[in-house]
Amino acid sequence: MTVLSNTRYASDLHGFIEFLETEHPEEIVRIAKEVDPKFEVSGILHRLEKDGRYPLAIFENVKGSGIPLVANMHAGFERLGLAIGMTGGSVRDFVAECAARQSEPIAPRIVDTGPVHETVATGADVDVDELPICTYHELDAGKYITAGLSVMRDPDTGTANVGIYRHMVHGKNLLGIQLSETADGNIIWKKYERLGKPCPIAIVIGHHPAVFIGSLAFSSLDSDEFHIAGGMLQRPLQLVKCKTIPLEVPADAEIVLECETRPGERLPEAPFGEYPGTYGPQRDNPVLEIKAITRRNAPLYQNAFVGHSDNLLLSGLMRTAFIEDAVRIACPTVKEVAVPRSGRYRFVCYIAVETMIEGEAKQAAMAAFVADPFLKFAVVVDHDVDIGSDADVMHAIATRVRGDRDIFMVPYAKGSPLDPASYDPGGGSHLVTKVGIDATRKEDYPPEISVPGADALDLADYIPGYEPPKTSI
Ligand SMILES: Cc1cc2nc3c(=O)[nH]c(=O)nc-3n(C[C@H](O)[C@H](O)[C@H](O)COP(=O)(O)O)c2cc1C
Ligand SMILES: [Mn+2]
Repeated sequence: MTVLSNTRYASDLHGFIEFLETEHPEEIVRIAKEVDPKFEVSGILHRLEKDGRYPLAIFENVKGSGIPLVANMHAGFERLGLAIGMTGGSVRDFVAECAARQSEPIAPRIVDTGPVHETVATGADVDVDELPICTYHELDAGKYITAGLSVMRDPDTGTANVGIYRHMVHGKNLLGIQLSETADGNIIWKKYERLGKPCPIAIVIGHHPAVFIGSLAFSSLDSDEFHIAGGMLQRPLQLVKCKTIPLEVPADAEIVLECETRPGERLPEAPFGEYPGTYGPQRDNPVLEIKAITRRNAPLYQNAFVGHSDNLLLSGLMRTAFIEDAVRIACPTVKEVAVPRSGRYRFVCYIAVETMIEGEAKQAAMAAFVADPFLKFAVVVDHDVDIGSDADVMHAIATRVRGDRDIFMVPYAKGSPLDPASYDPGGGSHLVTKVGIDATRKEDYPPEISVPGADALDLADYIPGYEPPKTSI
C-alpha cells in the first residue's frame, strides 16, 4: 500500500473535490441540468448505482436553492481510500490503515474564526429551506438532512461527541432527529432531557471524507470523534466556537446549523427509507430549534443516500476490523474477514481461515456474532476461497455444508432494531435469529478438479488485446 501525502490540498470539502478534479477526474460527475430535490436526485443516484457506478455527484442546479449539492461522497471504495491518501490497496489495507490512525488520535486546535462564519443568520433570518435538502424514497415523511455531523457535549464530562443522525425538516427553523438507542448521542440527549434543559446540537454540513470516516469510528462515550477525525486527516482539525451555543465546530466546514432541543417536546418522524432497504417505523422524536445558520459565502451542501452504497459502505467497512480482531481470539489462523455488499454491509460476514482443527469454524462464527450485534449470518470458508466474491462463497456453501451438522442457529438474539426479519419489524424489535455456517472442506472431501498450469498462462499471448476483468467490491 502506498500512503500518499495529499497535504497539497486543503483538508476540507472544497479541497478534496479539487484533489479529485486534478488527480482523479474519473471519480466526479457534474450535473448542470436543473434537478428536483424530491425524487430526481435520488432517482439519478439510484440509476447510477444500478449500473454499478458510484461517482461523486455534484448537482450544480437544484430547484429552489442557489447552493450546489454534493452527493454520493462515500459510495465508492476507491474514493474512501483516496480520502485517507491511499491509492489501490484492498479493503483489508484500508481498514488496517484506519485502525492504525484511530489508535493515534490528533487533538483539534481552537481558532478564532474561519470560513464557516463568513455568513451568519440568526433569529427570524434562519431559513433551512434555502438548502438543497432532498426527499429520497416514495414513502419518506418529508425532506431530510442525512449527512450532518452532529456535535454534542456530555454534560457530566464535558467531552464532545460526533455522529450522523438524520433530521427531518419540520419548518424553516425546526428539525427532527433520530437518535438510535445504540448511539452515544442518545445517551447525551437523555442526560439533558432528565435535567429538563435544552441539549445544544451543532449540525456540521460538508467536510472532507476523512472527517466522516473518523466521526463514524466505533468509539466509546469518553472519546471525542473530532480527535479521531484529526488522526484520519493526519493533521489537527481547526475548530471555532459556535455563535449561539456552547459547542465548537470545524472552522472549514461548509455550513453549520446551531440548534437546541426543546425539552419534553416530540413530533412524529418517519417513515424513512432505512439502511436495510425497508422503511423505518414512525416515532415521536425530539425537536430541534435552529438558533443560527452559519456558512461560507459560497457553500456546498452535502447529503448521504441512506439505504444505498453511500451510507452502507461507510459504516460497513469499519466493522470488519472489529470482527477480525474478535475472530482471531477464537481462531488464530483467520486469514480475512469480509462484510459483503450483498448483505447490505451489515448482516452477513464471510470468514476465511487458513488451517483448522475440528470445531474451530463454529468458534470463529460465534466470535463474529459477539463482535458485531448486527450480524445474522456468519459463513466460515477455507483460506483459498475468495471472500470478495459472493459466488465463490456460495460455491463453498453448496458443496461443503452438511446442513444438520454444519449450520447452527441462535434464536431470539440481539440484532438491529431496523432489521426487517426481526420478530416484530413494525414495532422496532431487535430480536433476530443468528445463523452460523461452517462451509469449510471436511476431512473426507474428495479431490477437486483443476487444470495444471492454467494460472500461469497469459491469455493476451493467445488472444491479442485480451484484458482481464476488473474486480470491485
Ligand atoms: C449516512 C448515515 C446516516 C445515519 N443516520 C443515523 C440516524 O439517523 N440515527 C442514528 O442513530 N445513527 C445514524 N447513523 C449511524 C451513526 O452516525 C453512527 O452509529 C455513529 O457512530 C454514532 O455516533 P455516536 O455513537 O457517537 O452517537 C448514520 C450513519 C450514516 C453513515
Ligand atoms: Mn461517540
